[in-house]
Amino acid sequence: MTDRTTRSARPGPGPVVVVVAGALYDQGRLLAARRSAPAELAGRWELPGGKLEPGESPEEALVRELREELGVETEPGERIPGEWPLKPGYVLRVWTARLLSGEPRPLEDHDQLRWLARHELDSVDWLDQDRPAVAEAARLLPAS
Ligand code: 9L3
Ligand code: MG
Repeated sequence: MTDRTTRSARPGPGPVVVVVAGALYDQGRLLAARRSAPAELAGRWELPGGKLEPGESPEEALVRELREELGVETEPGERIPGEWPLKPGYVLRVWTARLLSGEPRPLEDHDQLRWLARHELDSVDWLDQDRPAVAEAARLLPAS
């Protein structure tokens, strides 16, 4: 465990690690990614993304993470209102993102991707921590 994680895991105010995730939309569907690691999260679905690195803005981190994990170039849009707790000391924040180029592929940390229309959102087993974020992201999808 890194110092940063240990520090953040202490109760009370202190630095929190921000995890950014992308709500990628295409043709009225939202991209869901199935995690392949770590073991305790493998098989569960999430909005793709990851931890901010030092000196990065959330938008920069999002663009980097989506490039690394999915092999696509994206443009961040609006922040989806809300902030959701992950493990102690970590919070999840979500931005919408627009595909600029490439077709998402599960290059890193995922083994499957699916584009889901609104009526299909319950068809995958989302990480508990992503469910409220997905509910917010779903509001931007057309009725289906
Ligand atoms: N996490 C949860 N939901 C998400 C993302 C992108 C990440 N949508 C959790 C899983 C890990 C931590 O945040 O515990 C760091 O994520 P990553 O860097 O392993 O993707
Ligand atoms: Mg990740």
